[in-house]
Amino acid sequence: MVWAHTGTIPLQTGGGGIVPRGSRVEVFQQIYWVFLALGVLVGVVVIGYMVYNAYKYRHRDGEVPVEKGDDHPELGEVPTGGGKGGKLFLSLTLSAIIVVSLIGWTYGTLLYVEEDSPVSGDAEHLTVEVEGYQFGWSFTYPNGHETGTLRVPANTAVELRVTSRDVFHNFGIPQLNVKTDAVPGQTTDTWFVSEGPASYTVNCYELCGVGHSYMKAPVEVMPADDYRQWYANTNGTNATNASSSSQADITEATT
Ligand SMILES: [Cu+2]
Repeated sequence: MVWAHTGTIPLQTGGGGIVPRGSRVEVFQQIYWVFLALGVLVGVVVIGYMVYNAYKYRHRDGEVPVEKGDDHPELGEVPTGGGKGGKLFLSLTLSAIIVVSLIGWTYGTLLYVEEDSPVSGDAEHLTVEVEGYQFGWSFTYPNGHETGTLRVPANTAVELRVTSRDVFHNFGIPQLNVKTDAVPGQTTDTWFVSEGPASYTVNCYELCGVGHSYMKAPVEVMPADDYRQWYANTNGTNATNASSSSQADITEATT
């Protein structure tokens, strides 16, 4: 039985490599802090240097204005920055390094987050089929059980295979940083992990008709044991043998 060793998922949080690992919430949080820190740093340097120069070259009483001549800047003249453009070169290089590394880092991080299920290779996870319709969501479990409430075990990676029955919808759980298209005839994959126990709400993020704003569904993150018990008692509508060993269902659900 696979479930037995599904205590926690071997997800590294934070440290380790440069690219953050962990749940979507943790990854997006890290992106946020890195951008905030770099933005503040650049802002402090730029505004600080500007204020410094404004003060250094301020008007002083009794000062004679510079005559038009060698050193006086003309309108439309490109400043060399003095010292053969050294400062200009330095600031451009620094900006380029910051911007390029930020792009590379963010891209690597997003590649990880947008993977179908980063944990599918090395950990047990649950796969749920999600279908959007006017106006609601339907969740189908591996044993065929169909429900309007998304129940998942805590600390387990949940892979969602999202599609739509009619028009374009968009599946999202804001607190878990999950959002993906629900398009008829197409399946998009996304995933999330929640420490739970907790309750969330699924919303539709694609204007899809008059009932769009009512297109919600509850998400219940349950303790693993409670989930196992609940799942054992579900009857798959498509299951060939609904009364078959619940053990098999659980194993199926978690692989
Ligand atoms: Cu919708």
